[in-house]
Amino acid sequence: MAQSKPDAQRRSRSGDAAAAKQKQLESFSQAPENMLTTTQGVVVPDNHGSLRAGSRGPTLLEDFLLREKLTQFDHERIPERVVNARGAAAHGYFELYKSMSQFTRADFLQEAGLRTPVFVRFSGFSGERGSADTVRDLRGFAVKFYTREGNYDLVGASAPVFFIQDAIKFPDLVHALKPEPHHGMPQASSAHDTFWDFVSLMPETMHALMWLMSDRALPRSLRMMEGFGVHSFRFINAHGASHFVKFHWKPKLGRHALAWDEAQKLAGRDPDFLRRDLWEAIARGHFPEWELGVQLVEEAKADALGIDLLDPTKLVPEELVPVQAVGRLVLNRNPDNFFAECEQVAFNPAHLVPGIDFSNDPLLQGRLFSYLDAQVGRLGGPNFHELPINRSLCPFHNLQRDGSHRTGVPKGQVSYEPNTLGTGSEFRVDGGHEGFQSHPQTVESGKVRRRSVSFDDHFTQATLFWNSQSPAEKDHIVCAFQLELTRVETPAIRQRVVDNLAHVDARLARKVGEPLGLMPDAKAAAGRAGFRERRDKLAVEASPSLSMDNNGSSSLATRRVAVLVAAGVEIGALKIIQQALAEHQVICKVVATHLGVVSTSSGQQLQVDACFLTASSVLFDAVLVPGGAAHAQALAANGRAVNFVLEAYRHCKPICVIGESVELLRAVGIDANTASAEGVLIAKGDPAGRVPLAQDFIAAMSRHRHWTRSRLEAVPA
Ligand code: HDD
Repeated sequence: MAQSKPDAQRRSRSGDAAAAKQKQLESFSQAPENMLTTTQGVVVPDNHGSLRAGSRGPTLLEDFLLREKLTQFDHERIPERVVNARGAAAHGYFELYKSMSQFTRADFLQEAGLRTPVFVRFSGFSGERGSADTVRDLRGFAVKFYTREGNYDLVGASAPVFFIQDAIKFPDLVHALKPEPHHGMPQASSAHDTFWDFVSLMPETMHALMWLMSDRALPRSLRMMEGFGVHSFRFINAHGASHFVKFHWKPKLGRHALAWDEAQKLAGRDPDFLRRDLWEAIARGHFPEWELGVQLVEEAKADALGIDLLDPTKLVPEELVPVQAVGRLVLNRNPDNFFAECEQVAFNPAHLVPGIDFSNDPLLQGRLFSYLDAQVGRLGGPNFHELPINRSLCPFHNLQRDGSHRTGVPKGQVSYEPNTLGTGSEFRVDGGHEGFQSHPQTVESGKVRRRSVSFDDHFTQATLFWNSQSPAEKDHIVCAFQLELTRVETPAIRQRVVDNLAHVDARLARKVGEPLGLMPDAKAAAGRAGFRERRDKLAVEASPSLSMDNNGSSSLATRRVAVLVAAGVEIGALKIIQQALAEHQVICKVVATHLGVVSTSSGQQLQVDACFLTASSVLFDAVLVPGGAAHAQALAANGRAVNFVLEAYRHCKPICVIGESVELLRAVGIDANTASAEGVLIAKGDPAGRVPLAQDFIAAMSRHRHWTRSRLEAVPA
């Protein structure tokens, strides 16, 4: 995808916008001080003792210093978001590659090279604010663009489809997914009765369920996660012509997943794994990047697609309508304060700018009500737009007034329109063509509480998704269904899910049913209320872009390699491999039994970065074990080192062992000469083999995980 050359002048104007947002935020920021005052500015003389009647007497009510401090503390928490409660965010910019003026008059999409400041929040859909990052979930991907014509929010997700077709079912979906109301369990998990009870009775959920049970729900990093606007929106150009548009965020580092077992272990080892990864990458200067892509469909050609663009449980295969890259998103600054920015940021799909409009998608239409309503409750009133993170960069003027926590001080006598008293001359907003214009779509129909029959096909795209997965990805989907359903206690619910799956793919249903002792019954599913017979004919039978194995990038940048060492390690080959990895921006960490240093075979001191007590294999993407007889012997005799390698093997990670360290593989029962050792590299200690070895290791790492490794069940990790 070629990038248009931005001209210098526009670049500097763009730079100004990012700087302007930062300046705006900084005007509210507070640096640490070596002095304490009350919130009224009175100096606090002593922050260790409350005021009391005598040193052993009761505390006095008049102690306003104590009361103010405790009151503020008692109210530190605000209600968490009802969904997408756990999130992490960063600042950055969006840079346009090419003008989109042919399709939209949106100001930030006009001039190639223009940079618009953004704030992006990633979130888990199901878990509470303190839940673990790596749970199986479809994640939120919300982008606030501070454009010159006001804030535009693209409040999307890590899947291009949603569970339900109509917003009226959203509270039911969320109630079914969240911890069950009688005992408040389980946390951040769909593996329980109420969720599967609901979805098994609502076949429209089937396509999104396939995404949820797939590797898409276990991203290795937020920086390696695709994003989607989900709904069809409209681009409106200066002449009022409308195109349907679907938005895509394509990560520059490609799309990669964790192994399911790895994700579960990570939830204990480091519940902040994804947010830490994002924070550290930005802090290190490895700025995460995505391309914004659009699929455009002329309104007049929409019907010919054979996919109802208003149905949020359907995607448009990229093979039918290509995704064109229009710009890039770069996240280059961590927030200064988690609460002020990540918690108080308020997204809303109704935050639109001229040139972009809604479609009639009934899920989107409901969202247009829900977000503002949610923010008013969560942020304590209607004035959350005045919070620094939510402020638009361009000035806003209106006659809305008052309410809790108002900070602006509007001057003058006038808070109505039309008027003549405001500025001394007549002021009247007369419906001119400036500003936001709704697309004048003709709507003529009786009122109905009924979905379009074109929404009735609930299975064709679930089958498309299944057909598009690699064999390993299919195995993972089968395992995920099996695991979730074994946690479901009500047999009839398990049976309903397996019956429904028979309408996606007969083999999938059979495989899922096997360990549950269930045979799929497609007829039973078809006989249930809510089931629709309709199956549309799609112009493609598989869509390769839906597979993560077809991941879109072979970059190794920021992947983490654990180098296991013990005293007597031979570092000649290690140095060469480390250098080759560094050229690919791979991060190597030396792991040993203790912190400090380890003596090498040549008597040098090797600095240790982490020890086995905290550095588990799940925190790394690959393992490298250098040679050296004493070192190899010590590692092979160390249970933690052995477990480290076993676990990495089980999670299908590249493993490279040199010279005598092959002992370690033997100790864990890995036979390097079989197909079960794909991605396991062994080298003799001699110098001639080192450079090709480095290249092989890099090639193995670019595959990310070797999912095809067989006999994993035999691994006791
Ligand atoms: Fe939603 C939050 C994404 C359907 C109602 N949603 C929320 C967030 C994201 C999404 C990313 C977190 C924003 C942030 O980081 O602060 N939601 C989606 C997507 C949907 C979707 C991609 C389907 C395509 N949502 C949806 C429906 C409704 C809501 C149908 C209600 C009718 N969503 C909310 C909410 C939240 C929210 C209750 C929780 C707190 C908040 O908004 O600020 O209003």
